[in-house]
Amino acid sequence: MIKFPKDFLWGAATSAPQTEGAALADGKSPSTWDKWFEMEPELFFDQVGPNDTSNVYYQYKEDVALMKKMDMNSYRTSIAWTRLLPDGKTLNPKAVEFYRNYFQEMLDNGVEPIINLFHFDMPWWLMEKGGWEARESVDHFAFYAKTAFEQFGDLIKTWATFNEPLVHIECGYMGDAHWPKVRDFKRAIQVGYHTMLAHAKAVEAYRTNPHNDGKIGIILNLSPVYAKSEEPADQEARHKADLIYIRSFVDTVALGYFPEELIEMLRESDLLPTTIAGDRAIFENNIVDYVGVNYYQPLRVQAPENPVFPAQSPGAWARGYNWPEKRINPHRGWEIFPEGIYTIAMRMKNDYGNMPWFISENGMGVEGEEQFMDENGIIQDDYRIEFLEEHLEYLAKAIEEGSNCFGYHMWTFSDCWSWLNAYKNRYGYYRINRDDNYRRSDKASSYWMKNVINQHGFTR
Ligand code: BGP
Repeated sequence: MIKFPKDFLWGAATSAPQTEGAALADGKSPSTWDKWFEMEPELFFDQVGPNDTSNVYYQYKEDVALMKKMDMNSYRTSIAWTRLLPDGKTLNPKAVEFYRNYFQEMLDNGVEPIINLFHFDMPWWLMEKGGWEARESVDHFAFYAKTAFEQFGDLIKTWATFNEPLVHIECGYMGDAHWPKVRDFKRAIQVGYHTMLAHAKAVEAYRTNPHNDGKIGIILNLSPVYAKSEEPADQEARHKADLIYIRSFVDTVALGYFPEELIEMLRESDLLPTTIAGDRAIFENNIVDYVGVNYYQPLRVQAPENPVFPAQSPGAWARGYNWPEKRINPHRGWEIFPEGIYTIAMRMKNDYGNMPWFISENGMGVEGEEQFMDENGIIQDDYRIEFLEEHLEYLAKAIEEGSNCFGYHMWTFSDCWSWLNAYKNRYGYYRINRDDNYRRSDKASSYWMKNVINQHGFTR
């Protein structure tokens, strides 16, 4: 039997912009996603935008009833900054009412709400001032965080500041999957710096109010880095990629500052961000209580070909490598490598003082799941059950070896809107039937997981 601790957190994760809908209802102001969809709807799969997600703003009770049906004890979503403080300053009473009702509904049904503050949804009014490139965003975010703690701190005991800061940096400033879709490494570094500072300031805001008696952390997407070979050049590439993609985030939040070696690399390429005296102490004094780890796939690297400095992208230090033994999820194109969860788990134990952490996302997106619906209307998602079994087995092994992991949240609960991919890839334990008033229906994985939760493990 593959065993998990009795008090383990079992649940699922999602976010406000991917589920709530009601994008401009009851006083909410637009985020970059709302505006971007208005400007270029053709970029979004099937032209489904953020106003038309899973209707959770109106149907949250149905989801909570299903959480209870599965015996989940926890659930992560986020607050929409643009709903709580539409202009950044004025509290929206309708938002307070909605979130209090939603969180209370979970609590009444034995589900602990774990609440994140930022899930890629930058307010449009702030983006117009420069978004995370502008230093003022840091203080606006700290004010928003403080407001959220004051309004919901009695209900919420586990907070996260950001979800996957790497993603809005990479996709928005070194790619075109997030607004403002520019490609500029130096600007990306500045965005990253301000994001991490905003995170530390939110932790500070939490700790300076004695009424706040819960814990606060951050959700990071961590892809363990594997090198093509044992050759020194490939190993060096692995080390550098690890500095950029893992340590620049985990060291900063868990140890209190960016790794010196990373700072040196950036200095040599004239990429250092603008900072202010005193920033360093903010990082040092505000390390997290826990880290949420989103694990989807590893990063495989080799030495760069003809590196050019100053660096125009992280490719100057390491380039991708196509591992021939790769198992791929054909729908999303991501590698499936369950062992990676173990690598990351042991890293949290060995390099970060056995920091408490949990799997805050892990899951499998599949296109065309309706083809697996049986005569009772249940999606027979055996592939997802197998994915869960494989990953949980490695997670259990790491826990047995002393990694301080306190939970597992699958991405996601009921199918949600995936940014530019909208409803192309479905990830949930429950299907959302969007053409039938957003009706929720079962997938076999929800029954499988309910058993795991009740037995604190499973047999393979
Ligand atoms: C993570 C995000 C989620 C979610 C998930 C699945 O990076 O935190 O918001 O979307 O990935 O990815 P995708 O929706 O791109 O398939």
